[in-house]
Amino acid sequence: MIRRICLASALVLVSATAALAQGRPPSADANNDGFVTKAEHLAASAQRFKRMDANNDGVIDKAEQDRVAAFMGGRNPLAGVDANKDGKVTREEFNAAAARRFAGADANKDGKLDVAEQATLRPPRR
Ligand SMILES: [Ca+2]
Ligand SMILES: [Ca+2]
Ligand SMILES: [Ca+2]
Repeated sequence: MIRRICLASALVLVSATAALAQGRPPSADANNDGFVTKAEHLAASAQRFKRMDANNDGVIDKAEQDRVAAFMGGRNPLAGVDANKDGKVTREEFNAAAARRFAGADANKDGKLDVAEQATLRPPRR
């Protein structure tokens, strides 16, 4: 039992360290007013796309997705973004997914995300 608890806290430590090593993603709240507007959200998503598109051809291909997945600990966060399932994530698909995520997170539909709504944007942890 004690062993199990130790293992659990070790795991927490490892994932905390991994998060630190990756560097916290810069907040999408560009003007620091505590709210993320749709424009801010899409701008931040565009930045993310740029970082993932290593060869800058406007498409996140399989190799680039594998890199992202390795970075994320084996989980490909783009699997659901590839709308037509051709193995490549285009800018359009990425933006559409970002817009969907924004709409899904904006619980009170005021067109901006407060802190609580921003928290729901983060991918679910397993
Ligand atoms: Ca803002
Ligand atoms: Ca690419
Ligand atoms: Ca809102």
